[in-house]
Amino acid sequence: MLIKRFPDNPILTKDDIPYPVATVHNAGVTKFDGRYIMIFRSHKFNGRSILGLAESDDGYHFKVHDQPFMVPATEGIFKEYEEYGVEDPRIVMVDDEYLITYSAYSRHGVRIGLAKTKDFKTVERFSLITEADYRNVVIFPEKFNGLYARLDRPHSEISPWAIWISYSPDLKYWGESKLIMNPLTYHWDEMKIGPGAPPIKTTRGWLNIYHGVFPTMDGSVYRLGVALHDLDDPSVVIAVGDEWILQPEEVYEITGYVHNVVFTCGAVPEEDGSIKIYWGGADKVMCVGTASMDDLVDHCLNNPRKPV
Ligand code: BMA
Repeated sequence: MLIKRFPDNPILTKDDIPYPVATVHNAGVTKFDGRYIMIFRSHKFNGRSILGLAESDDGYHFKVHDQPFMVPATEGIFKEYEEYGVEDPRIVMVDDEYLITYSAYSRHGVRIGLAKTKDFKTVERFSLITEADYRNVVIFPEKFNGLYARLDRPHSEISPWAIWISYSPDLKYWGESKLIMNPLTYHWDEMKIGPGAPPIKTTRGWLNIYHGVFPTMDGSVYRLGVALHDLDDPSVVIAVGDEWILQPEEVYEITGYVHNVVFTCGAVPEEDGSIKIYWGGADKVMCVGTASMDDLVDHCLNNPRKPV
């Protein structure tokens, strides 16, 4: 088993949230001032989503703030594009600020918002960094030749839903986009793939923990896989691990708001070479597990498949 589930999963359920919600899932997680900060998604009782905030000393036991962290904007351009909700946040620290990318839903489709914070008390919406239809944007924690880099997942009717890379000088204008990783036909991720946690630096490459979807007669199954990108040129995918690293197996992953889903938006590397991976179970609860970063890199390199 590459990922060891925390025995007391789920670590957060709707009963831990001090305001009315139906779910708590798909959270971005990072470290701030030596503590773990989690920004999680919750469905309200109208089916639309908001983001909440929780903190922890050990990465396993989280205390939830009394008020939501981000709800759909009530003014400016964001108001029009967040009308249906804000979802699936990813957090990454670049230079001295934390960047939060999230899905903004509206009658115009889904696009990605970028917000910034330095203290997780106040948050400033910076820009809508894609048009519709995009989801799953993760920004690398380092720049490449002076440019920010991100993995993203546009929707297309022609090409399978794949992972792309784009670059930006200022986080606002993005370009030099290129498809770098495809789903594989008749494989666990054949229907679509998307970036999961923001990439994590290892000595052998950037670790990209992504999700892959397989269609069945009983609906789609969401699993997690892992790929390795070149340290200097992240558009080069060195290897994609052929087999998944996590699939829905526990009751809280098999049944919930949407059944058979494990979906990650965040992972935290630790100094001892381990990594905490956080995932939403069945779009309803938050879970955590640990893995060795070396094992995940080996998983990519020992039994790889072609990225495209
Ligand atoms: C995707 C997104 C995720 C969700 C997953 C499974 O399309 O909506 O937020 O976790 O489906 O329902």
